Amino acid sequence: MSERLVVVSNRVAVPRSLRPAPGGLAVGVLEALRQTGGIWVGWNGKVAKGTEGPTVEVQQQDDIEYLTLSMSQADYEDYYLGFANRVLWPLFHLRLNLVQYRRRYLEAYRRFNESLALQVERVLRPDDLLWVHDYHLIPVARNLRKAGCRNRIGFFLHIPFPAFDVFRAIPHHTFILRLFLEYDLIGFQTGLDRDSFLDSLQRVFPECVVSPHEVVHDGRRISIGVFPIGVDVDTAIEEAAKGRASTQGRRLQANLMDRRLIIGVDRLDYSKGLAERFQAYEQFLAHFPRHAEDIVYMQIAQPSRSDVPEYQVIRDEVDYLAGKINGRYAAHDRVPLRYLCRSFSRTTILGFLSLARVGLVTPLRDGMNLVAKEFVAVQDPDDPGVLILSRLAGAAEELEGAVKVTPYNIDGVADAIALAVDMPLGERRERWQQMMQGVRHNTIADWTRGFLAALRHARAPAASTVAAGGTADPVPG
Ligand code: ADQ
Repeated sequence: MSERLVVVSNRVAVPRSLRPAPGGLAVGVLEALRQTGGIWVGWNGKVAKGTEGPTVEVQQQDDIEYLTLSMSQADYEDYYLGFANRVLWPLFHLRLNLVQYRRRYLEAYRRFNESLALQVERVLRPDDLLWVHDYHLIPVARNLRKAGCRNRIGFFLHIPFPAFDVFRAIPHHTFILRLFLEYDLIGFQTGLDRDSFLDSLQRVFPECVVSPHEVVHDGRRISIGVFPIGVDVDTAIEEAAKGRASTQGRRLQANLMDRRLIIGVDRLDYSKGLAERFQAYEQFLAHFPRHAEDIVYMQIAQPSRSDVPEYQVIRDEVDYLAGKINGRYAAHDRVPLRYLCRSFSRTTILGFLSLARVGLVTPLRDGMNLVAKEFVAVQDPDDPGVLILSRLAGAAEELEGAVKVTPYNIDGVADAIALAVDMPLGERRERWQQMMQGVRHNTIADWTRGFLAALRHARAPAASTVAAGGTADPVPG
């Protein structure tokens, strides 16, 4: 029987769904599934009403089966909003002050992951390769091993892994760390994330034998790798051209006239540093008033996780700052900041990015940040824009030609904007060529291929470790 791929991720890009067009993860996963055929398992975005149990939906298109589950109200609140997005997300993005730990959140995290693993188990064949994505689903391998699964299972963490001193701040961090040890391959976005993970492992489980490529624990060998996610460069270029030619693209160009466009595109998330970015822009306007006439900054912020209270707070703060900036610096015929709190189609976003002189990507912490790479991919080679990039985004490890900033340094970001808007063409080209080379050499297809090749080479767990139920179940107290 030929090898099949089974992907497990929080959300699934179900065909013909009404959700916005898929981003990087979905493109990579879809391409891999098209090559091997397989199954994509995850949450369908629905929350079951009242006491209704979760429902399972199955859809088939070509060689891919989409197996999705709804979530109970309790799981939505305690697992998704709770443990995933009020504990792990802020913790892994170094925002300890935003962590809201509750014991019931961890219980729900385990519970939902058990039901998801059960669905996987039902469809799994012995030769399937399994690829689990991201912080929502760390326990999947543990649950499958308990059921005797000996398939190769890989895990990719899309977000950063924090330093041990931060990681240990949540109760049961040992439990979480141990769950990773049930995988055969663990992938990270950057070398720094990998090193932080290995350091935590070494401190919590001193018996682990750790090297940059492998961990040996309890007789099991776990491969470790760095797989920076990339973008589909050629498709992005095509889409950007369509976006520029669309009504929205043409209207933006006509309306800019001679003014240069600064652009930001993010989910409305506190990790993206929007409040600090707005403060820096305000400072730029205050220090370089001549630019108020010839610059427009457009920030697109797609509302995200709006049921999490911390996201309502950041939204209020960003709304306030946008009003303050325009109140102070707008004239009767222009606004210096266009703040659009909504999402656009991928085509439109890529078209807009290609029209900008400056891309402002200043997250306070980010696993990779695909917007930075998309911005580079769609620039006009003859007249490219400048990328201002946070040192704390994973993408900064690869994009040497960006103007690097520390996002907390409001003065520094304001100065970087001034440098970027006036940067001479020669320097813009040089910086862009350097970045484009990197973006072209590590596309989304390379990411998928690289991860799956490493997974195929990873050692499958021995029968003895799995039949015994894997390592002892570390039930948190
Ligand atoms: P995200 O935090 O969602 O992803 P990012 O990588 O920047 O962040 O964006 C994902 C995609 O969403 C991009 O393709 C982008 O174009 C699109 N997008 C962002 N804002 C949008 C908007 N307002 N409207 C429409 N589309 C928008 C997580 C991690 C990242 C990591 C990715 C992939 O947090 O660090 O790069 O996964 O691994």
